[in-house]
Amino acid sequence: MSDAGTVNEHSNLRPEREAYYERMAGFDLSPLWEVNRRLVTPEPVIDAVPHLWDYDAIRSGLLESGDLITTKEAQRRVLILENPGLDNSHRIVDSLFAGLQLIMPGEIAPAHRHSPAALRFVMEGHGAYTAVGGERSYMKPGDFIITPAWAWHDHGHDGDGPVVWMDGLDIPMVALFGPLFFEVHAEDQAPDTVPPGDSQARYGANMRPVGESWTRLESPIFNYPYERSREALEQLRQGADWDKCDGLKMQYVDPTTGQSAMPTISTFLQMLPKGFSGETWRTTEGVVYSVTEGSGRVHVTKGEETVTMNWKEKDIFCVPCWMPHRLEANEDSVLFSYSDRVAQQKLGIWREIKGSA
Ligand code: GTQ
Repeated sequence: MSDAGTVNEHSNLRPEREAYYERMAGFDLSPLWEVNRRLVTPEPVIDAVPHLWDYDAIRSGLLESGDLITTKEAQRRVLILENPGLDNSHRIVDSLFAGLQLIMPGEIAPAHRHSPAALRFVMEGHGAYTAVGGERSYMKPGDFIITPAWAWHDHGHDGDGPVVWMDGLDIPMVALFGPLFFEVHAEDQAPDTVPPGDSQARYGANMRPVGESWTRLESPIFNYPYERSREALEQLRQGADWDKCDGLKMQYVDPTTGQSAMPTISTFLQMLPKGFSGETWRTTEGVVYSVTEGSGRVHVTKGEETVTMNWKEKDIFCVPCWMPHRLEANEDSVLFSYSDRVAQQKLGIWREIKGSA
């Protein structure tokens, strides 16, 4: 109980206090004054480390899983990205899960639903679809797709060759609060109730149906095609009002609110021009980056140590809470990222410092 640096350390009442603590422990009580500085630290104390997964190095291992287990057996054929500082707790940063999911031609990842929400960011391949809430959406590299909390979803593949996407889920957040629920659908595929493209037509054309209201917490658009997001970045670069830390960074939004497309996870797409050398940014959100185009470096400082990670197309890297980092690009580059920013903002705990403050 009496750790170095606690108020108890130098007291001549120490034996009495220790005896008291022991008695109180018998009532499941403990003295705040002994643990305060570890409980509420002056600055974040983070076990997660900055880390990069080299896609070229892990791709063949991921494809190997296709010969070892079917989607039917696995439900989801996913390799989890484990943060090396978080003891195999299935987290890439404190509050977020990341995985790489593989689906082969003709396979179906059977329908289920769960209370955690998911995002997909397509890494490679064509012809796979995800069906969300009765609507199929075909996935292309760079597409960002939402699976809302508790929505039925299954994945399938009508094309050729492997399809891989990155899964981002808020499982650790939901687990912290407790309400993890999971249910398997009676059928492999939930019924198609709306034609593909329905949600895009309703809410993705800068219009909305008259007389229809949207009250759910996530965006009614569940597929944000890369083609359109990329085009927006290309157009905006003409204006060249680059942010000194982020380059040109856009957030995916729910068109009915202008707020984060998902209620618990913020999602972004950013462009860094060739030769970009960003200023340092530090934020309380844990961030997962997926490199869509280009190559470059990120320098991340954890405590006394700064690590440099070289990234290229399809690599995934994470920057945990409050670690100063800066981005550099060798060539025109595009990064997708997701973080717990929106959740922290809703709780009133999000902060950032941009530039060398
Ligand atoms: O595709 O439904 O990476 O349920 C982890 C849990 C993916 C999915 C994951 C899941 C899914």
